[in-house]
Amino acid sequence: MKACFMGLGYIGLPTAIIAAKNGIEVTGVDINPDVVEKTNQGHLHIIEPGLEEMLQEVVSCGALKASTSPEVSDAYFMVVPTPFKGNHEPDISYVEAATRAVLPLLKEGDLYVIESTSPVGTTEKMSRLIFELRPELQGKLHIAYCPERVLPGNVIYELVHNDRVIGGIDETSTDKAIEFYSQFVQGTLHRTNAKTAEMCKLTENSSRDVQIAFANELSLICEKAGINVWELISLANKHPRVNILQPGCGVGGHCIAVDPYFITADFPVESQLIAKAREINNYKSFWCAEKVENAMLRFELEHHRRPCVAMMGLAFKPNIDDLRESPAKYITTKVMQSTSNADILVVEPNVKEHNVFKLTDYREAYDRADIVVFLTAHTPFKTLPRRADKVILDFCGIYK
Ligand code: SAJ
Repeated sequence: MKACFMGLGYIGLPTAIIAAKNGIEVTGVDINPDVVEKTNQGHLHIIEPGLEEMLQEVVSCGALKASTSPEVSDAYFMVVPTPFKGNHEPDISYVEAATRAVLPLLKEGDLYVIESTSPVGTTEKMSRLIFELRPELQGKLHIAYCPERVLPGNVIYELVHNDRVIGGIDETSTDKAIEFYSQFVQGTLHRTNAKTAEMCKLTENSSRDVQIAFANELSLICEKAGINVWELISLANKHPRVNILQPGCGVGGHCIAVDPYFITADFPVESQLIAKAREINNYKSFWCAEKVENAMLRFELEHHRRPCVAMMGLAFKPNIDDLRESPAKYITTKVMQSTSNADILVVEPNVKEHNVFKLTDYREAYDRADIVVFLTAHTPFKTLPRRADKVILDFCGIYK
């Protein structure tokens, strides 16, 4: 069995590696030649615990080979980004480009699967494109949508053990896709149609976004009411049917902060709650930035000098190096822009250097700062003693 994975990012690369480990002959395709070269040398271009060893194994035995162009295979997987445009409209141009790249290679009996998070109807749209350009293949291809749901940092385990939802454009497509994934997925493979599978992915991340918005809204209410939100949530969660998530400095990453827009763009009238949750989570970052700016002004008024401020964490969530759509990065940038010439120390222990921010060691920043702003709950920050001589703004519950 030969498979071709279009896109060697945070999902495509680990999936290609696991497939190769399970006896499938894999070509991993990426438009970035550096990614291809690194992968072929057995080096990861992403951070994922335990994955580099597996990559080296599959590369050295020839089970996985990376390339900038696809090769004739039995199955093709579109695992490319689906960002959104300025107006929050989903951009499926990468899925379309990847589809066009494999189009000339498709033959009777092949499997074509989209894994990329996509607006409802994308699989049908891509099938129409395929059959328009290769009409002789009508009814002879198996086409399905199968979203991933792994958590960065725990990808190897979750790729194998999570249940998956698989929706074909017809029953035999679903059968074929299930047959493929059952080679390495131990979780249950749930069958449905393509549209439902697409909506299921968007629903999962929107549901989490709405739940986090609830926690963030509580944090705003508690701040006004003089209540410790962390204690409140922990007490409310003692109820057997209540499970509130944690507030933070906003919602980041390339999934939860993005996917709900794929629903609101297509169903603007119906998706009131989903749209409001996005607004609340975005507002929370703005609110945090204002809190920092106000604390700086207060400090200056009281001490007649400008404070030194440590912005602790740039990543979008704890213990990762991923800064995409990061609220911490947004807040740091906003504070730096609105308080030019202020002494601001930027900390991100999981990144060696950054082309915009000069990074400072977290212990040094904590020692030097008058105001310490915890943005991302990285584990090392939790070892820092709470010092009474510092103004501490703990937006992510370091000291909860
Ligand atoms: N966050 C909070 N409070 C919480 C939990 C998370 O503020 O209680 C914030 C995080 O700090 C982060 C953001 O939410 O900024 C998203 O983090 P996350 O850990 O909830 O999720 P992701 O984006 O890393 O991964 C999500 C997962 N989806 C769900 O949990 C429904 C993952 O399973 C998906 O595979 C992934 O999106 C994806 O690729 O779609």
